[in-house]
Amino acid sequence: MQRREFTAAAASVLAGRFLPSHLQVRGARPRPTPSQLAWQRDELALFLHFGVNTFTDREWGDGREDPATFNPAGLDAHQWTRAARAAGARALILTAKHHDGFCLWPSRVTEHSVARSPWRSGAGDVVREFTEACKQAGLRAGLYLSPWDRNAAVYGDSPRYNDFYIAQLTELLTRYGPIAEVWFDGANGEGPNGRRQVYDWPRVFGLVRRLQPRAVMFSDAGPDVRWCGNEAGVAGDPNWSTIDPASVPHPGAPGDAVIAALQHGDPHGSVWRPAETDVSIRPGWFHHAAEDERVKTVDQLTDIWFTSVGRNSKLLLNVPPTRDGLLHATDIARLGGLRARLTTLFAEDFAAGRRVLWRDTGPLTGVAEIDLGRTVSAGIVRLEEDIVQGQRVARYAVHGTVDGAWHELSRGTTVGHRKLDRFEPASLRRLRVTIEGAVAPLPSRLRIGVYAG
Ligand code: FUL
Repeated sequence: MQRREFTAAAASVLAGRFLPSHLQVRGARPRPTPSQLAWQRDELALFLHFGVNTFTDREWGDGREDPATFNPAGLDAHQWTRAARAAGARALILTAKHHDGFCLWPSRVTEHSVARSPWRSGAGDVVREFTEACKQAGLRAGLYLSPWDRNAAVYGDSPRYNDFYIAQLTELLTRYGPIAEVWFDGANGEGPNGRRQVYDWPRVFGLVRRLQPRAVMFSDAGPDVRWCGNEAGVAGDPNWSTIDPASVPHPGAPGDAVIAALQHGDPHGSVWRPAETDVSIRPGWFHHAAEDERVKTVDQLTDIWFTSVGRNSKLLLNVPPTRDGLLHATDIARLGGLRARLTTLFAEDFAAGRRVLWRDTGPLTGVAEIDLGRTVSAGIVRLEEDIVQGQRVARYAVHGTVDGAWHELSRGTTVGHRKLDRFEPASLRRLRVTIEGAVAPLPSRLRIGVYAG
């Protein structure tokens, strides 16, 4: 079976077309921790890919780059945080070390770092400037530390590299104050002489918990936040925030079944591990001047908003600094354009303050009706579960009417933190949301919003 067919088959099963009774879990359901909840409620974070690749014009460095190439003369981390705030982002994640092994902070365990660069005469520390700017702007700071390291001589000598990696992580988690998210990339290649590195993930995860207990850890295998399974800005449908941890045994685990599990989660999974949608505003992750005309448009970014935040995910949008150490003017304009578009789309909630009449139609089904008080032209519906209590809705439909005849506006699978449906703007006076299936009784009602679109 091709990956696409497999994913489609898995999706229709997970969509719970018939929700057989064995799929219905009773008893306690996983719930988010306060850190996972804060992470999801941030909705948008910016990703900053920056390093020697910015200067060599590559996406993956081979580890033999001369640190002298790194010289972002105009670097101003406050410009990054201003752009983030204007975009409505509440966090940023910086690549402290990418696969090439070059460290944006002066690490004690390698010479392959900013300390060997001409930037700030070798006395600079990008991680410090970044974390301080975030703190000043009231934004959460996160760090990416690539497990794969093409520079470290000990890479592939598993115990020695694990010690080296732990030492770098310790520096990052003890020198710079609170770190909200630690990002473990799944890309993993060869070591010198073809040796493969065997990571000590329990030790790595344990260290983060000990040094930064409030940080969330991202990787394919969590433990707190999982990859959504692609880099296109499209979370799964359905998208459960629960997953069976055995389905993705470690970061970088290969296979179609792993990708399907990352995309969709599992309605009966034993852990809460919501999906993060990472995508770049440009074709590449690093800045390349040749791509300055290929920055995603406000329309494209808005579509991504609907397929990420609007599908119970969080959007991690990559906006890479240039060789000057500044975000490009086009990227900043697109970020501002996205925020302006969202503000317009969600300016007025026609359902705000209206009474919602709920009727249970079975233990796992129910109907809500809202009289909007006047006829409106609506093109967006927003549904939300109170995820403090977990996630339960598996299938729903939305209908609207002006006088008499109800017509279907949208239908879908999971809801979770937020589900956004867009449809051809339709005149309606009354709205009906039908919960056609859930994996457990709902502890509270959905929140419903209706917008012009
Ligand atoms: C991938 C990496 O190989 C890319 O360079 C980038 O960092 C992306 C976010 O993750 O696995």
